[in-house]
Amino acid sequence: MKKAIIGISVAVIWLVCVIAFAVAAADSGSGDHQFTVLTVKEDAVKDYNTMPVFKELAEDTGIEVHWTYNTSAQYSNNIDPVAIKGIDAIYHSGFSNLKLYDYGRRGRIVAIDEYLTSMPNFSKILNARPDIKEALKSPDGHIYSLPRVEEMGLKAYPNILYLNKAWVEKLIDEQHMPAGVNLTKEDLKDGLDISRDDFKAILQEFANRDMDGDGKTNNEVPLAFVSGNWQGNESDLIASFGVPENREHKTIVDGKVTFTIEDENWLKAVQELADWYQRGIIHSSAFTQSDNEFLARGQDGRYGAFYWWEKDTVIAESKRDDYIIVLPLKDSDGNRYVGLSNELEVEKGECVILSSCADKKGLLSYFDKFFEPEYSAQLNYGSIKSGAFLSAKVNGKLIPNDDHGAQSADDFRMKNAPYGVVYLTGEVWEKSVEMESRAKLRLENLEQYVKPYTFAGATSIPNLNYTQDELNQLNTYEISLSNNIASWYTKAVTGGGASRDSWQSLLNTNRTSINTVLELNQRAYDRYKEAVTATAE
Ligand SMILES: [Ca+2]
Repeated sequence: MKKAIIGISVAVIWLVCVIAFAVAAADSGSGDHQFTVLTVKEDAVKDYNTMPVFKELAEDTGIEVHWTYNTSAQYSNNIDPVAIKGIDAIYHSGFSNLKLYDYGRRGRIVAIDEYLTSMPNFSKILNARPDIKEALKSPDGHIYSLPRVEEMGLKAYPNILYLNKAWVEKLIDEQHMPAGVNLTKEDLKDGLDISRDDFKAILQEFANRDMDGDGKTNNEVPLAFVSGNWQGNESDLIASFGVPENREHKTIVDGKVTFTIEDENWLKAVQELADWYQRGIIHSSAFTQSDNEFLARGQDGRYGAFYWWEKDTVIAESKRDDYIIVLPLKDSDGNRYVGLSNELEVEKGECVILSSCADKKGLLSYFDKFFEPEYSAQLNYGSIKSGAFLSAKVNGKLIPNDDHGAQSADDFRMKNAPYGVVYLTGEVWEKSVEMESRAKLRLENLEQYVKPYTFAGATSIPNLNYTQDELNQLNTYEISLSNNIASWYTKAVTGGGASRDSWQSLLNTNRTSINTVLELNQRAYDRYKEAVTATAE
């Protein structure tokens, strides 16, 4: 019986293959402009081949592109995706600087800068934005990938602190407010001004008491975050000790690339976090959970406080009004500090064209359209025809449609938007596409409650360019260094504290790596500044 089933399966697979082959053959046979592009896509995302935006692109350009898929798990298992037969390009390639250059100099992917005459939109961007042009270059000066540019001014500040005001009210009502903390119910609104010490004392009450009133005192999470995540991490708690922290522990202060871990204040912050951990204010889950687990655990309103970009994704609607925004925590001298992330608004390796592509000009002229505002908007949020935007423009601008019935905005976008190569900048938001209301709200909150407290002189590290030798050196030192810092840090916070000696030994053991990475980053940053000012003049 088993054998018979296997026999049938083999026959079915064989048939499917023959049909698939026939379809592929028919595809590539009709017309001059036929391309197959591999994209990295999860199963939940709709088939690109049926998305209205791609049908519109095909009509507009006369170029037919057939999309094939890898899930991210399949894709990451392939160590040499450029070798996949029968594809002309890889969308969402995610290639690092080193990989782009490696494939580029060996002629396996196309130097896109040699086809700019077929790319009017991309050419215009490179001329208008020397910083983007500089960011996209490989060590040999060639551009081997098409970028994603989404400039909203959000990514540098990925943490806003929220506090459960309903629980604080309960402490006030039950006269359990910690001694010396003078808060009234009237104070409990967005922009709450509180010192780190008072905040800690309140969280300690959250840790000790049955705040949600279900009879258990162990299911409250006084302070939640996702350690080391790109958003909603603990960087700004550490920054409150007077150090411009981000998840890479690396930032620019007054033009100088620096590691925050070398700062005395960073050690003080780690020691204090270890104390919060021992007191049950921070739970071990903060260091082990994924962002999805963090979001799921917050829904029922058992977080006393948390870091995230907004509260809507973290807290279920019925509990959302319980939470208010807290200003960056004040230290004992009354100062506040916020660090800047290095999350880039220009992402480099979004799409690469394989050298085996028979009509490079044709395919690049197709991708060039992606940079136009209406296509960028649809790629980023979903097609106009599938309801991502209202059918009528207002003052020439596309207006996002926030109403997707029972479906959440996140869910709709996840299924309907291919993302990838887009160009959405300040000018586009001003003239062509209205920002989503939740993005606008994030921006307003950041402008009002976070950005004014940016650590003086601190800036993010931009997209830097390295020589081949520098790339190789970074490859050797940077990954091991960041692993060493991460494991020391987690052990210090969750394993009982950090002595000055153990901190010194972290710095001593990694001295060569720290100095090499700083020197290479600084050199590249100096070149970047020079290149950007030179071309801007
Ligand atoms: Ca409880």
